[in-house]
Amino acid sequence: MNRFVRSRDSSCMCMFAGLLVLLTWCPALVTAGTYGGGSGTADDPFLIQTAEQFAAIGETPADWDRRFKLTNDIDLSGYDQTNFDPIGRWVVAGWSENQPFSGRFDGNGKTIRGFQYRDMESQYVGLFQYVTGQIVNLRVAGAKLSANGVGVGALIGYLEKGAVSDCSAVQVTVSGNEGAGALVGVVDGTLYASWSSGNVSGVRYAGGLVGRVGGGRVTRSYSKASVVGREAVGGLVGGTSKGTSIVDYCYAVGPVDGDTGVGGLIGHVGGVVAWCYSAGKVTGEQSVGGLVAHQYALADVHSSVWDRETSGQTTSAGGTGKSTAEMKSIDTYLSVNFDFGGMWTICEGRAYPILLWQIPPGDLRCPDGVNFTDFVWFAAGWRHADCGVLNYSCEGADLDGTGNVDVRDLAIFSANWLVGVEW
Ligand SMILES: [Ca+2]
Ligand SMILES: [Ca+2]
Repeated sequence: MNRFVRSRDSSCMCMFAGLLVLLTWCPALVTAGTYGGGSGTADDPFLIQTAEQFAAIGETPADWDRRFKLTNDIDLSGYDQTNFDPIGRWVVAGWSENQPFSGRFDGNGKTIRGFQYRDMESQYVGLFQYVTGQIVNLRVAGAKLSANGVGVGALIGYLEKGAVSDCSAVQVTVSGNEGAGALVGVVDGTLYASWSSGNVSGVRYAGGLVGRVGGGRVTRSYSKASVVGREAVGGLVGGTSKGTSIVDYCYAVGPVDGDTGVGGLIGHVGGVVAWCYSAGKVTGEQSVGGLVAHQYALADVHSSVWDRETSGQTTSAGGTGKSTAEMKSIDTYLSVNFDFGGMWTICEGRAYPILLWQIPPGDLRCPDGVNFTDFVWFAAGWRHADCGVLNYSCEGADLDGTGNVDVRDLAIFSANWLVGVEW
């Protein structure tokens, strides 16, 4: 492990200072120079501009209660298990030297690419190993992780408490043992408005987004990942193990394959599941369900549906089976009180519902995603200067809310061209 070697800014002036000054000031200068600026506070977070600066966080446990903000997309392909220390440290339960990341990491909508990490010995493996703080607005793309202990996810191995929001694991490959998920291995905290795609494989508790949910909550989230496992395998979550867990306002559309306890959304359910649906193909040997495979004694699965046709499953330990046509009709969801005012939207007859937060700027009309249909409506509002509530902000074309439709709106529209389009 190259734990004590890190790059530093060349601005350290220690060479020109006396010995006393060096001893007194250099530690402070080095700490500040490790990152791209900032002081680690809420008002002035440490700025992370490069892969080297990101890697420095894992090497600096003293900063794990501080605030960080990512200012650029970064590429971690120069790092792997030989020279990258995950952020937060967990060795075994109850060990006094376990130390979580308890601060806040703001991904600022940026992407971390190229992370590859293989650790067949540790519990909890991810960019962040052990978290009790907050991670927001961060995308992890193309990561490849292999682990054999409990808990592996591209972003986090173990979210003990605290929250993850507006994060994604995109086209990641996660391979683990117990508790493998594309984004987070084990969740006892809160995960919301997050999503995943790619491939997850595990033995027990393998899920498209999260491997296992203990006492925590997964909400307003979805997964497109394909999942393969042996026991407790689900398109969104492998299993929820406690009565206090909640999974709500969620969906999974990726294929799920396992031996026993295989569900389109969740394999084994111990807590509440509500206002969710699943539509991926589900295959398994025994205890297989379209939405969920098995409910423990305290479980409560309600107001949820699955696609009987695409899943290939006519039964489920919870939820109601529907035809594909029914799954693309708002009536199906209204009948179980899905919230289409504040939570969901649907292109009636064309697609399954999606979460409102998924709609990209410029997606003015159905079908989902920003395509030529939206461009026609955008063009209809072009150069109008009377945008307001009466004309729906010029049919939605006033994307920045300035009251007129000009090149700045076109720039936003162009930047989102084809975002959210299903191929
Ligand atoms: Ca559209
Ligand atoms: Ca405008």
